[in-house]
Amino acid sequence: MKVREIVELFEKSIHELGKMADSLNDGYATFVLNKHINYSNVCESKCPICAYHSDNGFTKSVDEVVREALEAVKLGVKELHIVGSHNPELGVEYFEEIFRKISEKSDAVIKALTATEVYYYSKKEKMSVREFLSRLKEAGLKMLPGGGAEILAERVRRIISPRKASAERWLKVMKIAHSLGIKSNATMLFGHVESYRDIAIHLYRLRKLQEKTNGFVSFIPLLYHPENTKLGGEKASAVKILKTIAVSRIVLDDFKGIKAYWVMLGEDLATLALNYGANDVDGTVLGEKIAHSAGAKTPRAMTVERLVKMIKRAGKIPAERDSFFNVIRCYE
Ligand code: V47
Repeated sequence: MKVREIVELFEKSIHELGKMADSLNDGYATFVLNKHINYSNVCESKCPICAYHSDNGFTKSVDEVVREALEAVKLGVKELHIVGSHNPELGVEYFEEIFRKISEKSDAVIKALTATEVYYYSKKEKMSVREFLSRLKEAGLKMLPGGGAEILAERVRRIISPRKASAERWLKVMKIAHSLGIKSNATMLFGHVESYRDIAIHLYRLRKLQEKTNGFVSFIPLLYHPENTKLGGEKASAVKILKTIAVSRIVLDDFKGIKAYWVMLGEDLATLALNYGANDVDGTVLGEKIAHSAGAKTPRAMTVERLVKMIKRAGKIPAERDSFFNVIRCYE
């Protein structure tokens, strides 16, 4: 599939795209019991799209992060999504200690550090990305989340995240992670200054890398929230959101999951998205802060009952999954 062909998909009607995308899924929609933990919001990059960084920000101690993680595990959480910022005071040993202490006491999957964080901290430590990731894998890191991808086209990155790792570098970090046996997700932040062609380039680059490594598990189209950001702007329309999700499913047909991330879409649109190519609603997402700093009005977390209800409303069969999209339990 060429970039031009992906752009042309957006010319189809929303109904046609929805039908095409939905036919690629199997009737199930999944979720995971997860918690987000942000270790810091002190950030050198200060991206214009982000409302989370702060000059008077916080940094949690190793023990605070570990305590938060283990408390969540006690409640049944099976995936710990640990991300933060580009903090000049932190380095490899901080993360090693966190991951080691958590994995000594629990089997929860540690999904931590976006590719841009990996690039930032490895550079700061004057280590290769391979060495940095190998050390963290040894300490218990199991998977990389998909954040920091924004739009993988330099024209857009120069506007929305000018000081962050380039598109090339984001992809390179993922390639190295996959070669080390560390699976990952991929995101795309859309609904700001990008064109359909930029989205097409983003999807094309992910598809190409997946053909080489098969290391991506799921894709998360993230709806841009403009509140409290330097870039500002308006939220994208529901039609654009659903078309983008449907095109993502069609182009990334060898990604196991396409997430309807309820935190950013809201419950109603996330439910609808399950008929437009999405086959997962992410999860309970205890502790989310990044979207809520930028004006998301969704709840702070979800119960399993509510997720199951949401999926049933969409006419799909709910199933709990693990981080790698293996089904654990169906709610038929
Ligand atoms: O990397 C920043 C984005 C991401 C805004 O891998 C914004 O399973 C909307 O990566 N409006 C963090 N989005 C979220 C993320 C994620 C979420 C859920 C699941 C997974 C996964 C990953 O949020 C950042 C950035 O791309 N972001 N600012 C904003 N104003």
